[in-house]
Amino acid sequence: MTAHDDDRIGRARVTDNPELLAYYDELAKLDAGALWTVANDIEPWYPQPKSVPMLWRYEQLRPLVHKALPLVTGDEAGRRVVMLVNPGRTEVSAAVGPLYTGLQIMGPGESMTAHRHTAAALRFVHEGTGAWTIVDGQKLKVGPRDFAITPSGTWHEHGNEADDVPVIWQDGLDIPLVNALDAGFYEIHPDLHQTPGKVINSSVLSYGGNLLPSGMEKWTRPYSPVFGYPWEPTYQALLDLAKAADGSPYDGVIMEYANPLTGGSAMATMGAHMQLLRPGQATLAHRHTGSVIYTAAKGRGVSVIAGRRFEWREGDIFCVPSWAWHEHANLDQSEDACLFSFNDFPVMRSLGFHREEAYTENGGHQPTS
Ligand code: 1HN
Repeated sequence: MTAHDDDRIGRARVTDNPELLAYYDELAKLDAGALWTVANDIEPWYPQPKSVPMLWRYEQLRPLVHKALPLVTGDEAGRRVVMLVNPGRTEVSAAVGPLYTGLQIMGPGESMTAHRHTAAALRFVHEGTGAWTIVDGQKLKVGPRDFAITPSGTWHEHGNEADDVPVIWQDGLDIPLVNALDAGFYEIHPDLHQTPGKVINSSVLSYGGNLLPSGMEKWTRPYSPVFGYPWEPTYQALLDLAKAADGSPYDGVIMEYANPLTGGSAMATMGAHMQLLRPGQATLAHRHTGSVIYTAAKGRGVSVIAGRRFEWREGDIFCVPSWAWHEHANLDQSEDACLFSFNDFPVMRSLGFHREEAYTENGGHQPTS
């Protein structure tokens, strides 16, 4: 990229003069403009995200999330959520690129009404034992470190059936993407609530042990038939993969929450992973198109993102903007560390925008300031 320079042949390099400025004014009056005044900005040599690398500390956010509990009811607020806002993307409420995230708190015994929208959603549970969600009539119970999906257009409502402790879970949505495309619809359930099927966790129960259910109605929807991915089997899968393979030089032992019918991402616009970093493991740096929001699920470590160090521990949330160099390390020498993450990779791949590059200088690690 250093070989490139804005004033070389083939790039816009027109110098302002009074005649040109007058001409631009004339164009502006007709709601028109001269492309060469913006060409280099709207067609950069490589992605220039407005999003900046960020880390939100759970320890700092948690008391403020709790503070919202008596301030607004879930129903008044619709959902009681503290959202994480990237300083470069405040106008679209994005945490990074086209992705939104927030921490939702539900008090003991509380429940929310049902709605549906174009934006797809996912949940990653931080704390609390009583969380449930009903997605398209299926009731699912989720606990700490469980992952669940609310695909685009599905009715959903949730609550906390514990009688003692609140639930805090993290929502991830593709709202900024849907809004950038002007494609968003939103509806309240006509009865305010769904009538769930009798069997709890039915989708999880239907797809166990690497087997697919036979003799049932064919699943034809563009998202995973499995709505919940509990932590225990996820962690076991990582421990098992760690025995069988070295993993990725950039991500350690990493697995995707897959649609078991396609092997692809669980939803059409957002993918999600859980990765394990072995004790003391430091990955190599790489970069790719696509934005990622990480949540430290277990242990403690450090990620270097665009040359900046971000130390994390359980519950912390950080982001990697598109095309930013990043690498991760487990700072504990005896315990493994796990990172949950979600991304917009399915969009990048389906549009043919996926690109990836290894960091080759300096032994594969970024210098940090
Ligand atoms: C939503 O529907 C939920 O259902 C949470 O819990 C956060 C943020 C923006 C738009 C819809 C939920 C949301 C949301």
